[in-house]
Amino acid sequence: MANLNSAPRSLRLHIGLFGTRNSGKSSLINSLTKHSTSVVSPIAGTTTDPVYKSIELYGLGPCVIIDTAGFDDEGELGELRVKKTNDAFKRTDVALLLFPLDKKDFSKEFVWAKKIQDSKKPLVAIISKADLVEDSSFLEKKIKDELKVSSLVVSAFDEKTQHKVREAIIRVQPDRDARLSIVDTLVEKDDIVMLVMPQQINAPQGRLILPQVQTTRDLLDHHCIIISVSSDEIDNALLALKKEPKLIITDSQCFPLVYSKKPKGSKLTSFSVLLAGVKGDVEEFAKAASIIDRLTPSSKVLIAEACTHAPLTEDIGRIQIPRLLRDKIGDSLQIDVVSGTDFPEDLSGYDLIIHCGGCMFNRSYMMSRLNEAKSQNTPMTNYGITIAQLSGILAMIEL
Ligand SMILES: Nc1nc2c(ncn2[C@@H]2O[C@H](COP(=O)(O)OP(=O)(O)OP(=O)(O)O)[C@@H](O)[C@H]2O)c(=O)[nH]1
Ligand SMILES: [Mg+2]
Repeated sequence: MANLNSAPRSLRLHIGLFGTRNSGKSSLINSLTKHSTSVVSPIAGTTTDPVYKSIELYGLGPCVIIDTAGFDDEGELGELRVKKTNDAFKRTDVALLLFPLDKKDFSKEFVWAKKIQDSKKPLVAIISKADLVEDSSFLEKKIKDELKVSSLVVSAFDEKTQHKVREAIIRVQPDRDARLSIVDTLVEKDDIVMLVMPQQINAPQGRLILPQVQTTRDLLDHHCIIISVSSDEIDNALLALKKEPKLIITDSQCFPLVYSKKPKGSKLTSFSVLLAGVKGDVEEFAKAASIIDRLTPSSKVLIAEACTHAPLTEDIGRIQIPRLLRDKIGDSLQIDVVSGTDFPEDLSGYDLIIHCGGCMFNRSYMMSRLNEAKSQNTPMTNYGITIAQLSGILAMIEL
């Protein structure tokens, strides 16, 4: 279970291991985590569902290691497992691909290598079970020739393996600061930042929601001065300040109210717009939101939420956005809602996808959805930007 001191999973570097059945994925994970995280056996198909293990790796910080079922699994059940492996791949930031030395035909591995390289995710090619064969240079050369990358030659039973694999991940990992900072381009040290968090709307009792917690932490790391208020205290808070806030970050649900009260010199944005920058492509989302003005009563909209929570009474995805859209376009507008991993493969019937901020998803997963939508020519935006567009203030906020 997640411990209260640990980094949220969505901010951790996701390291996925991919290979055929019996290629040594689970054994390698156990040597990386120095624990029996995954079951290992000589029976092909031991790992079935992906295993997500949160760990701290020296030099990499908080990570999630993902063990997967072999991508060569067969039969009806096998196909379902490969589907889950593909889903794990979408969440992966760095892909480790195994080429085990106890086999001769690596055609499936090379198909996966190409898929990884096409996705632009960093690839670490690993020649596994090195203790079984004296000379692996033929395979090292083939990998170099076909993929233009060097490979690591490791045995799960060698003590140096953890160090070697960790160093390889450090060399290829995406820029950490770019992944983690939410407010980087908007604030400087000593800036006053006001957070507007209407607790009466849908905050879980006794807690703040994840985007608010993550933004607060990031502002503290940037040495900003934070003043947090619920929406009915904005006037009092502004009166109490000697200087106007450099930036106001609000829950998108009170955009119009905050916009009407904000001092001229203060910039305005929302938690979900900020998260869109970290988790997706904010410019792409803003462009897609402009489609809202062109929707007609016969258009079809898909609302996708990451959580599978029970709908709240004033739920933003299920109640508020559909109401705002129908008020503008007409009651016959078709709106479908999906949650969790139920994102349709065929998006072609939709004129617009409106995704939640994705605080429970990592960037790789959100980007894979955005890329899927793009490849089917379906515009995709998110909740916060949709509300800004529907309130007519998208042009006035900081993206
Ligand atoms: N000699 C040798 N055997 C290994 C090595 N790594 C794994 N094995 C053996 O290979 C077999 C399969 O290992 P696993 O780690 O379960 O392989 P897997 O890729 O997770 O397999 P699935 O879960 O079935 O997809 C086991 O019998 C392991 O002991 C290695 O580096 N050297
Ligand atoms: Mg396994």
